[in-house]
Amino acid sequence: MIAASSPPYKLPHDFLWGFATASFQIEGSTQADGRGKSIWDDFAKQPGKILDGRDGEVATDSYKLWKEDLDLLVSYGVKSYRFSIAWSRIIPLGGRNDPINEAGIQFYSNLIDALLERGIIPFVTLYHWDLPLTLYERYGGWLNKEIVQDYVRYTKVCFERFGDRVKYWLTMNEPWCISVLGHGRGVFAPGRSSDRTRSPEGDSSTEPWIAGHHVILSHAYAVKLYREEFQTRQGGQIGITLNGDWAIPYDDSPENIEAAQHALDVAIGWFADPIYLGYYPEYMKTMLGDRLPTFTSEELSVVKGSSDFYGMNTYTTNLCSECRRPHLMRGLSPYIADLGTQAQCAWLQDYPEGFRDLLNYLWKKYRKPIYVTENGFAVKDEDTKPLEEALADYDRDGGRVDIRAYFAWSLLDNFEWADGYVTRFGLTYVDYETQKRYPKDSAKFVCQWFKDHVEKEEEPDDEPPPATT
Ligand code: PNW
Repeated sequence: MIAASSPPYKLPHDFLWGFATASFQIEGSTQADGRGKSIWDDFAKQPGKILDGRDGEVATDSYKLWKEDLDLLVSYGVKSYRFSIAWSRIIPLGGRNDPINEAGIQFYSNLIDALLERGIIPFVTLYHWDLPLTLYERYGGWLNKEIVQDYVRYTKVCFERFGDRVKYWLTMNEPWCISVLGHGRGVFAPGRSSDRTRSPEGDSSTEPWIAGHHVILSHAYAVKLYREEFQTRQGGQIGITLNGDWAIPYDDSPENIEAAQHALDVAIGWFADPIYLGYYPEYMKTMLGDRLPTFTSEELSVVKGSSDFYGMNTYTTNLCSECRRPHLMRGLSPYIADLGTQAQCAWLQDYPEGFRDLLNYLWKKYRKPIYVTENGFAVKDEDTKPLEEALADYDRDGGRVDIRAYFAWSLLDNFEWADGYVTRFGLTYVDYETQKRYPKDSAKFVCQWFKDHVEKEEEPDDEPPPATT
């Protein structure tokens, strides 16, 4: 717990801060060294899916230029780096009986060693959306419970091969995006959408809830495995990271206050309530009836308490009103946010108070140490204002919430999913013609902020320790 003091609050010396990336968004080299195809390889090549019509074949070329990325991290002086492992580099076909690809293991092993040699703590995401394509072709990927065993075997290989050096694991990045954007609206891979969800009779979707359910189970059984076979020996932390944006009612009317709470229940509670509290939110059960899958009591005992910390990704705040809410896919994002500076992408506006309110809400409700694993802003031109505001806001309240990490999204501009290379979240600008990286003022700002706010490690005493007899 961070001791309450007067602002500016000092963060403890072991506070983790740095930048985040994800394999598919930066690596490129999709055919190198035996990598198997992922659902994003395939999706990005379908016409009309990506804003600029480009794919992930090159991205920021980080599979080749990873040492340059490390140089950047060193120049920024970060404590930690969050990156993800591509499942299809480790097990190209993905399944529990499919062969392991040593070349893929070697790549991440080298990266981890090189980080540690530079004094940077690796913070590793096991799944950041690049599902091996074969698993989707075999049985529908996240829509089939088969995935649980395949995912657990993949994570076992990672714990075995990297767990001696990796002490922070994230099982999944943003289940809401996997479920809703991938299996409800179809704007992300594997691009499943149902027109029924747009029908005037209301939302009759089933797939997002099924996919989400299997993501929760896969996460939970991987954590069970880690705790039983690795955690004592390796001494790491494991958890999940959820996206979730703060929600505020449009006005004080009871309907709108309720609308804001429902938005939080669906965006966050859908995953956080089972994982931290042991049940799905009441509102979701009422809204979905038998379309919401149920856990057996044995599964529930594995799901409940299956995260050592709260991994929080947050970007914006949604202004919620019952009347503005479309009658379908209730609670699934269509709120209009008109609260602050508009980012380069439609869903993001700058509202720093929301960051603070969300931190407080999560801490009160789930009582787990919070690791902010993503926070950022997409701008065309250099503009550090939103980040400055979000971090400055911490000064007002930081002492009250147990927050232990902050990763800015992202180390560098990269493949921004359906937005292609148009939307730039990087704190380092990338010239995609030359792949040259240009540090932005915002990166320097973030680094300086943490250098000013994190307590210095105590200098070891010059005195030799007293002799023991
Ligand atoms: C996150 N939304 O995605 C991801 O973890 C990153 O890979 C991504 O680059 C980053 O945020 C910026 O987009 C999100 O529509 C994508 O609410 C979309 C939404 C939220 C998060």
